[in-house]
Amino acid sequence: MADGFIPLEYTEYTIAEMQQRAASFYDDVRRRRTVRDFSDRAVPRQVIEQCIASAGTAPSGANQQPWHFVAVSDASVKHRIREAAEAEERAFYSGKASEEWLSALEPLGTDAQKPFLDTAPWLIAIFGESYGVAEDGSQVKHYYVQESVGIATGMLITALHHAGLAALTHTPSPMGFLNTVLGRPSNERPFLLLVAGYPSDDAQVPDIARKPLEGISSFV
Ligand code: IYR
Repeated sequence: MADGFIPLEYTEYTIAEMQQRAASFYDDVRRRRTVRDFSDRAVPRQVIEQCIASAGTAPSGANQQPWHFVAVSDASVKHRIREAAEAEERAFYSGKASEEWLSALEPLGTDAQKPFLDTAPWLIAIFGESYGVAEDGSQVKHYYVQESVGIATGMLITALHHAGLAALTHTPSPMGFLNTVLGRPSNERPFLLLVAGYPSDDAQVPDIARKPLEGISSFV
């Protein structure tokens, strides 16, 4: 065997099993909705840890795993994030965003108020490492950082849903305040803020639909 290689651990399923697994996975993930009304009920840290571990199995450019996840449950840190995010959102909704952008957001009913940043038990700030830092302090080039962190984030969202939690992909823009509030180094760029927890009892979601398979794919 070539040096540095090990045998693949692989489980093969029958075609029938495969069809059944593909269908039941779809049946689960199609129920995922982006939620903005969160309960303050606690969610065990261990569940969040496990979901982040799942995200960390994502493929990445040159296997550099250029991501860092900061899971925040501390109320005062969450509040500082809320204050900073709402300041950016006020600027966004009252001037920075184009009319076209605001009208695209209209069906979602969003505004500059982000109470869920206090309410939800967990905020997960996801950072992409623009470059690595070697032991001697020199910079290590990273490849496909956005793609890699995007894939890991998708896996985290799916893992949270699979565990039975609701999540929101939140993108206050710009998000540089996350480095300051969370004390992250300058080689890490905030990618997304994920809000996770139980939905509130009266949570509502916009009545919007997904494109059909024919609308998102072609087979040749
Ligand atoms: N970051 C803002 C605006 C916003 C932008 C997009 I694109 C969305 O899909 C949803 C919201 C906010 O969180 O309100």
